[in-house]
Amino acid sequence: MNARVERLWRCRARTLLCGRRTLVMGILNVTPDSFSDGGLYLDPERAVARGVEMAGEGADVIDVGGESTRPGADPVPPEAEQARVETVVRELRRRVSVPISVDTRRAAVARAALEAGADIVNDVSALRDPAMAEVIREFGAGAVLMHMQGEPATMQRAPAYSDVVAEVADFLRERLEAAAAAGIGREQVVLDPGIGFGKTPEHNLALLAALPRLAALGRPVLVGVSRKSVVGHLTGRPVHERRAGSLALAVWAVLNGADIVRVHDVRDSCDAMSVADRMAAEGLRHGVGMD
Ligand code: PMM
Repeated sequence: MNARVERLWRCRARTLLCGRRTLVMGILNVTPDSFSDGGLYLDPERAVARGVEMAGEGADVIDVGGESTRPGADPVPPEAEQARVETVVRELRRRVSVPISVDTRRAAVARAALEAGADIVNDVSALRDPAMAEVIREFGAGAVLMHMQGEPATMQRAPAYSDVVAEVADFLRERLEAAAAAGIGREQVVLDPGIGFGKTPEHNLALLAALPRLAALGRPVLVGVSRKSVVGHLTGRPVHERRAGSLALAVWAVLNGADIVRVHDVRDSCDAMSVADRMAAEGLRHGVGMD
């Protein structure tokens, strides 16, 4: 366990404190084809109801996505993605006070979601759309910048790195600098190694083991392992039987440097994080677990 560093995350009018306790980002996929919850929340009313439920369960952020980025997923037409996200964000904004993020790679979708009341842009392509940085800057939005090798349609075909940890760390450092050059404050940015995005199980495990090296970039680290194939690799379980494995891996990630976890199972994750955070603090109080 490393001593945690407290850092602010500025997201429009809101400021989140990272590093004192783990923040839980609840996943709300308004898609027909996401790998574990595809089709469940395509109906906007059901999506909003699930968002309200997650806020009640203790989610610190609700992450609304309108395009599946699972391996092999086909891209969604921009209008369809925007329509899915916009309605849900607008209605959720009326119903919950927690920050809302939009999981999108498209500047136009990000803009529509921010106009509908979102606070954060979760961009799995880390500003690959040149207009994205401008939208985030203009709104003063929070930004999650994630590493991905290739594109969702093909990224799992043959992911290859000579040193996955160094390459992901270099990429995130460079993206943080690019964001700053585009006028996005460092305090707006959170970094994410992109578990499962163009990575073999061994790549994912190496990155999770090396989280302190990503935390050393000076910004909070977000990790998404919920129900992913890396959990299946470790447990041998299919997608819908990965809850316990996901919780265990998320706990391990926060004890090893993650500040925010992106999860499907909000209630159980909040419980697990309360336990992990308290025990980590006890460890530090008793002088064990320090570097
Ligand atoms: N994983 C998925 C989608 N979006 N965003 C971030 N920042 N990090 C992730 O690990 C991530 C993401 C894929 O999972 P899902 O289909 O369950 O949403």
